[in-house]
Amino acid sequence: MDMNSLLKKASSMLEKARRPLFFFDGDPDGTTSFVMLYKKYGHEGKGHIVKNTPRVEADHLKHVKEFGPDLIVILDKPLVEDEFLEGVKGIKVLWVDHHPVQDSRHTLYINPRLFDPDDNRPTAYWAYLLANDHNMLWLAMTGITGDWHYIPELADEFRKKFPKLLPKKIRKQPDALYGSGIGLLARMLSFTLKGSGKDAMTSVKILTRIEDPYEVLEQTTPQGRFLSKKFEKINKVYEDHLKQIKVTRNPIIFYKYEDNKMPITRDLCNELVYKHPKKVVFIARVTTTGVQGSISSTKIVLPPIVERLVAKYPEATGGGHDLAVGVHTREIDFSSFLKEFEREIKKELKKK
Ligand SMILES: [Mn+2]
Repeated sequence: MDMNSLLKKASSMLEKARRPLFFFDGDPDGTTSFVMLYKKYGHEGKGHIVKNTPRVEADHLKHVKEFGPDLIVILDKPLVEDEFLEGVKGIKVLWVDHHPVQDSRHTLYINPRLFDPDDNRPTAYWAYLLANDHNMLWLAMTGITGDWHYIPELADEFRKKFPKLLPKKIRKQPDALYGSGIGLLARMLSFTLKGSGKDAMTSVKILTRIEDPYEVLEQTTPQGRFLSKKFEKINKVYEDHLKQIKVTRNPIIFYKYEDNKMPITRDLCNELVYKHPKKVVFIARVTTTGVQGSISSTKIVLPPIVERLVAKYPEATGGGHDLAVGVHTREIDFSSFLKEFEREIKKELKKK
């Protein structure tokens, strides 16, 4: 089946559903995908945000039992446990994603990589096509921009509608994320989705009642004001950290802070490496269970280095994408881990 036929089939599944139950990723891509489909098809349906795990798990079956859906929709989750799929046999499952292709038995699986391994346009793009409603373009653009993608034809269409939110000179990522109104909206949404699942669901519910990006950006409605306020609170903490981070001649920008609640190391890392593309950025957060770190670079491939290092320390884990990884170590091991990491990076730089 080609993509168009898959989308057609999925639309008709969504149209027929009376009680769809959505499981969606807790980032802007997964969340806007949910909001678009919920607005269009889901009024008697329900959404469940899946945070802090890449998987829809057997544990999520309790939500299925509780709600009794006639369709399950999985959005932007890279993995679904077999046990979950076994447990929902008899209920139709639609799974829309753009991460590496999985065995998707028992589901209608929509993933652009099925047709082109290099096509990883975000879930929000496919959800937008499924919703088929131009009034939701701003939601799609928020999700896509938040997921570090730029889809020229969609961006051009958006620019016509909201010229102030995407200036003409911005033609790629991550300029869009850090230099435009729609990028700001994506970052705002990302921050309002932090915290507990319950807290994040409050933001999601409010987002389903917003019709226009200016409601949030210029706080023109109570709903918009709520999200904007929630963002400001987290953003203040974020900006305070940003101000304290020193950029020196060292090829590594390193910053460590103590905090148990707010995971913003990835956000800090992304912004710093965008502003200082020649540096490797390492942001570490000390928690009661160890040190959680995010590392970014624009040219050094990080997983081989990080995997070699974590193998040397008990309980250490790490991995991710070529240019962006996460690591976790025990607190007592961290300073030695960092020293070794610096040494490895300097060695790599010498080779270049
Ligand atoms: Mn995504």
